[in-house]
Amino acid sequence: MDNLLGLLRIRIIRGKNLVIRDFRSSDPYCILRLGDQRLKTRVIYRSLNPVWDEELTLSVENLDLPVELMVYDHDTFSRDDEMGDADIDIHPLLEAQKMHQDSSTIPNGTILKRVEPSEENCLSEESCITWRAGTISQNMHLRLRNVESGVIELELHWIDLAGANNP
Ligand SMILES: [Ca+2]
Repeated sequence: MDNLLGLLRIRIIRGKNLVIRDFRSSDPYCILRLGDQRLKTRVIYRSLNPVWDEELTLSVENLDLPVELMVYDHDTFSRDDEMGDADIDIHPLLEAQKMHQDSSTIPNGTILKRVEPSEENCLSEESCITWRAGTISQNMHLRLRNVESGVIELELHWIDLAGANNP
C-alpha cells in the first residue's frame, strides 16, 4: 500500500429498468472492480428496480486503471447471468477535488462542475459534482452496456490520502 492515493467510496443507490433474466424478473446485485479488487453488493430478489443504498470502498493506487461496474442476476442452480456493465470515470471528481482544496468559503450545495453524457463516458444524464457538508461528491446515472436496458444510480466520494504523510 506504498502508493495509496486515496479511497473511492461509492454509494450504489439503485437500479432502474434492469433486464429480465429469470422467468418474470431478476435477482440483481452489483460488482465493482478496480485492478484485483472486487466488491459486491447484496442481492435484491425479484426486482428490476432494486434499491441497494450500499456503500463500497475501493483503495486507489493507480489512476490509470478503470473502475468497472457489473450487474448480475443471482441464480441458485446455474451460473449467474450478466445484466450489463459500465465504466466509472473518476477523473472529473479528482480534478474538482484538486481545484477546491481550500473550500471553506464555498456555500453548502454549490455545484462545482457538471459532466455531460458523451461517447467517452457511460452517463445517461448530466452528472453534478457538488460541495456539501464539508465534502465533494458526484452523483451519476450510468447507462449499462452490453444489455438491452438498465441504469444504475450511484454517488462517488473521494478521500484523499496522497498528502497524508507530508506535513
Ligand atoms: Ca435469478
